Amino acid sequence: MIQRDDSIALGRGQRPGARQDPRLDWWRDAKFGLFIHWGLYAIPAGVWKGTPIPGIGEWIMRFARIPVAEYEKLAEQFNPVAFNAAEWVSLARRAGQKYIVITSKHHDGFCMFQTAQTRYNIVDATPFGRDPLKELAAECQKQGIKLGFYYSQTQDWHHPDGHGNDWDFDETKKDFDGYIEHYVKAQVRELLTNYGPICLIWFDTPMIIRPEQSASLVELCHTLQPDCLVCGRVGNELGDYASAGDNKIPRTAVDADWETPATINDTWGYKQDDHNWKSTSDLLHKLVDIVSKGGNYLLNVGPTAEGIIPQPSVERLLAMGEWLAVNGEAIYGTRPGPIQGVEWCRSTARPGKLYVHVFDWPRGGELRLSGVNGVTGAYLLSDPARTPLRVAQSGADLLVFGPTQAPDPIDSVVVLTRGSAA
Ligand code: FHN
Repeated sequence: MIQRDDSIALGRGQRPGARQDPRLDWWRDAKFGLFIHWGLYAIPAGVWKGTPIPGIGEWIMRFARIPVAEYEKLAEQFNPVAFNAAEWVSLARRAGQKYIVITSKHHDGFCMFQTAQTRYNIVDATPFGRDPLKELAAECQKQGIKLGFYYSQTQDWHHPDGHGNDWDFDETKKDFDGYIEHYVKAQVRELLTNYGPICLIWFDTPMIIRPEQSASLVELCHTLQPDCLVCGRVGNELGDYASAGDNKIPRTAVDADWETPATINDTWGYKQDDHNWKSTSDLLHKLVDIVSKGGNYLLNVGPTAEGIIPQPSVERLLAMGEWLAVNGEAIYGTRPGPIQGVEWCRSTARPGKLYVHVFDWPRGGELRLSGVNGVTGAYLLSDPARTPLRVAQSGADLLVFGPTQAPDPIDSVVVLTRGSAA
């Protein structure tokens, strides 16, 4: 059953049944994106003055209450010479991801792009002196991947008028309105003017932003680039699509445009001590689970201060890409299938075809499916010969007779044809 779910705050543009706006068509079909959290926090990587700081790595400035004057010195050391835009984009492509969203400015306020609004940016304040967002934009164009920018609009712990730093600045004396009007808007304008077509702006942690401010950011984005989507975390129930909570997957299918942002270990920004990598099987099951409920999976990597995506992340992404190379038809461009709420499988669908994703292959290979009608045939998606599998009706249930062993240890996809589809 498709319904609303309380783990997703649906905004005005994301009412159940909406799913109409053609600007989101590519995004609805894409399903899988690469999130990249990269900034100065990759240097301390979770450890400040020899003390491990608990929590997500990109929050180290706040968790350790690091004064601006100390934190900003990190910029002098930031020299990620191993950064290679072509490799990052190629990784996303080989992982089967259709879009990349990278932090242009996170809560620490450091700008990972060239901006005229502050010298606290990667081109002007670091020995690196290059604009990685420019390089990524060029590579994304070349390799056919869409590029979006994360931008922390409310929290900025470096800007005296941004929200969230109460250890350097007096919150009661801040000119937050001026910060939004003159700083944030000017930067959003730069991001949507200087980097070619940008598929989306991923605002975050709206907190104190007022409805008219969220609305004016949405309007600014749409004016500068009408096709640029705005993530629902712009605040005040605005934006083009909804965001589930971090790492949150709704219990049931949700009939709205929504996305789950998720970590591959337990942090977004790189932490040297976080080795709690999710398994490939877990990640693929999450992808399939999300897609079967109508959402997108935005899976994060946290590159090091040298500009390297940690090897465990690379391995997992490539393994997901291998599975998708065989089974992508059951993911991209699909919609939630009719089999919902079953522990051992998930379902996705497109006109004429229903994909049964079997996580736990039944002993003997006999699949018993409820709530499926009009099936004309069955085969394994991984079988290039499309050898028909025997199907039979058993009361209201459909029986599909597959091989005795699971064809895929993670997710074996059985295609059920319906109507006239091949
Ligand atoms: O505070 C941020 C966090 O650092 C990270 O960027 C995540 C990604 O969804 N968003 C915020 C918390 O929800």
